[in-house]
Amino acid sequence: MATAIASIGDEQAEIPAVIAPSLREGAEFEPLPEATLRRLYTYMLKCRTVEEKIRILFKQGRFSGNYFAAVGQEATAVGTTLDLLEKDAIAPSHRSFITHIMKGTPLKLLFAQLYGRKTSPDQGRSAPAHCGYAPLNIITPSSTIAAQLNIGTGIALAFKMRREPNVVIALSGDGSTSLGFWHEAMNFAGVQKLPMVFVVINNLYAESVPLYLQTAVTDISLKAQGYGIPGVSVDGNDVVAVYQAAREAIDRARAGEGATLLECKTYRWYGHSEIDPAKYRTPEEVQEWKQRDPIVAMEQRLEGLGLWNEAWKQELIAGFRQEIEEAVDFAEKSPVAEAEECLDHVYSFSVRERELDRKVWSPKFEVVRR
Ligand SMILES: Cc1ncc(C[n+]2csc(CCOP(=O)(O)OP(=O)(O)O)c2C)c(N)n1
Ligand SMILES: [Mg+2]
Repeated sequence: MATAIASIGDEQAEIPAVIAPSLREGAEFEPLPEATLRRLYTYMLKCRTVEEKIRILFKQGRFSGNYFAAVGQEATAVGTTLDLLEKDAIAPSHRSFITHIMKGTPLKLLFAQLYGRKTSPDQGRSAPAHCGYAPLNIITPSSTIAAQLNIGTGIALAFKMRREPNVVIALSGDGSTSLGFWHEAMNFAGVQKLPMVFVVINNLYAESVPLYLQTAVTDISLKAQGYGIPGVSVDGNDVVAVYQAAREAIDRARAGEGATLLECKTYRWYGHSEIDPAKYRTPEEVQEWKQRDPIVAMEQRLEGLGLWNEAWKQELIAGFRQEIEEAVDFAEKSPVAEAEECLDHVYSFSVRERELDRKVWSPKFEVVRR
């Protein structure tokens, strides 16, 4: 990939090529069982099928708000969460909606969330891509980027204090690593040897800001050194590499050996969100990364092992589409939350005060229906 010229103010400097070599290149791992390879592929395909449908629904105006697609980055979410146990926790970023699919949050609840319906995990309260799912220990992504890591750190501390052998997968983006929260979480996890894996999904941009204007290092994993934990960089478009590195980090965490920073280098195919045309990137750059599609790469790998053919892929997609249609139908038929209910589950009012408030404020509520 060609080098570019960075410019901040009057200064111009040559910046390094965006793809740094993976620190794990040449690392030796046991070959994965066929079933694991197939599952990695199947989940990536499911995540993409779901997100491409979500993008269509948004463009059709079937739900509003916004959505942050991880299309092109599927290997990162899939490879790091495939083997999680029920009690393990996920602290997702705004772009990690698909980790719900991995952990098993029912698709119909996820679509109810997109549509802001009462049947969604947060009963129609927050943004379309911002929901947790308490039964599976998935916390709500923070709108303040990186802050989900601090909540995740607290959960990891609780696991450790209770001597429960669970781990926390905490996901953030490259831009998030410039936030104080990110460093506080890493520092605390390092000091306390918490059972965590910090997954940094480095897609080279934070909204329109390219990596080289965000940080002076090309391998974000190097930042782990400042906190006394191992840092690893992998090709985030190689789901097997991501899975192997994540499994090693998860095993360390579960064994009480502390946290790891796992950087996955990848690329988002579309804009920051569905309302971003992403004109700050060249078509050539996007095209180059699309040619490194993690799903196609896995298809080629599986085909070489005699484990993939087009008919199987189409069969899988047909099954996913059926499940998605049922989820969309459930969401569209679900009721929206009542305006008065927005005062439920808040800390600041006693029940009596809340009742009083309802009397005073209810007539003034405007119900905005998505
Ligand atoms: C503290 C804070 N600053 C800015 C924003 C606005 N914002 C939301 S997402 C985002 C980009 C995050 O980039 P990155 O961490 O690389 O994640 P990506 O979107 O690439 O997955 C920004 C700047 C915010 N939500 N919170
Ligand atoms: Mg980013």
